[in-house]
Amino acid sequence: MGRSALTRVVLLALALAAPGQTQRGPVNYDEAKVPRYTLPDPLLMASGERVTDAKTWVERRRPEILRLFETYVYGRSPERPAHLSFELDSIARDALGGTAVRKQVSVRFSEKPDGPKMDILLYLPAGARRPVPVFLGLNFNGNHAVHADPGIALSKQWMRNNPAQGVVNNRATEKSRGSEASRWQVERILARGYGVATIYYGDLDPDYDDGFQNGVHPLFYKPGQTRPAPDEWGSIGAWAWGLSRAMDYLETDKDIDARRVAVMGHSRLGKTALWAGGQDTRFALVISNDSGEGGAALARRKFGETTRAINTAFPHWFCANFKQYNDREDSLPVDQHMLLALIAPRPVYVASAAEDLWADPRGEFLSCRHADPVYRLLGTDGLGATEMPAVHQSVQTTIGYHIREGKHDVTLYDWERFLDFADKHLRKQPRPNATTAR
Ligand code: GTR
Repeated sequence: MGRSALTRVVLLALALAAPGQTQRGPVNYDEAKVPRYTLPDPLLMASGERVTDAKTWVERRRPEILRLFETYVYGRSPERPAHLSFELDSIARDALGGTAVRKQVSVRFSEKPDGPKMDILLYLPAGARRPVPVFLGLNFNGNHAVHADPGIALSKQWMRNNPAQGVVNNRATEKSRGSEASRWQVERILARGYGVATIYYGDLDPDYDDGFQNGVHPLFYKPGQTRPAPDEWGSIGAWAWGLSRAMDYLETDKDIDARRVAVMGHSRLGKTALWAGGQDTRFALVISNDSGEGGAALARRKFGETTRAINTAFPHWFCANFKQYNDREDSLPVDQHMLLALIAPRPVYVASAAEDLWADPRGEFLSCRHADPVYRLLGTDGLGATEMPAVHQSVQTTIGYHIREGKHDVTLYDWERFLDFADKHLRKQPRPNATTAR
């Protein structure tokens, strides 16, 4: 067998052994190999007109960018459904050793009794004398995983198998209680005067590619429609939509100050938090933790995860139109700094982890930097750093940023900085104009 024939056999064997590896394309971790790129200018209208005042941004450029993200990246999501309903399933005023009030609330999206619903778990500091600000975020493993509290209802939803964390036959077991607790730091958040609201993301759409037959998508199909159109929502869109529906509930809860809700998420749920905050201006503050590709990281850098890699591994996350940009990041009409700009002038915090190169920490920082002109146009102090800060140096201007040591995760260090940021920016946050609340 000639050498090239042998090479072909080896390549074929590799392709069969790890099809995802070859289909996802090359992955670069070398800063010197980042291609030259030109970012779209957030302050330049498609018409070529330059945006020089806040009014033009709010009324024309922001909606234009929002449409681009809807059409080409995450897909368009429906409005609040007519039959949204909330039911308080339980309330305990003596939770967590008397330090917390625990509420569990069911949110139904339609009148169908067997239709999809989501369960909100809420902890509020006990004895609060006035409505409290809240961190809202989706969780990966079920509400019962964010704390070992036995009073939390065990999720009955489909979950990815993880026997070590007590998920077997795609269902949670008692063993999975508290398995995600280190990522939530409930006691710490309560001690600093904030509430926590969380929902299992699989309540909205189970995280596997089933052609959008389960989850909330089918509720909105037109007669004869069997899957979202190329510019309609994928799973990230559905998860973000769920955060807005949670906000609908929070606005009705008198124990909560709905003008001070911070939406937070890690990784795929960090992408989701950014997209929720970008669309829905009721979120007063937005936090992205290690959100990476399709989140805070600039796609054009092609460092770590790429558009091809994410669309290959997770074909259901984005809208179908986004697949056109595999290997063609330079043709995207947006980049992720413009997602941060959609949040302006509301505070946004981006957290990276030094060992999480797959998420491209530098690309996450550069998004903050390139969103800065929009934040400044709108009268804020933008990002108070031009160079990437050293590890554990938190930037706390209206665009906040840190990189901590360690891996892809949410840690106590991350939470303490988010809480500092919320202390600084949420305390007297005026109600944002609900211009595009969905
Ligand atoms: C990875 C994916 C990342 C990130 C991560 C996560 O496999 O490539 O974009 O979303 O999953 O959500 O944990």
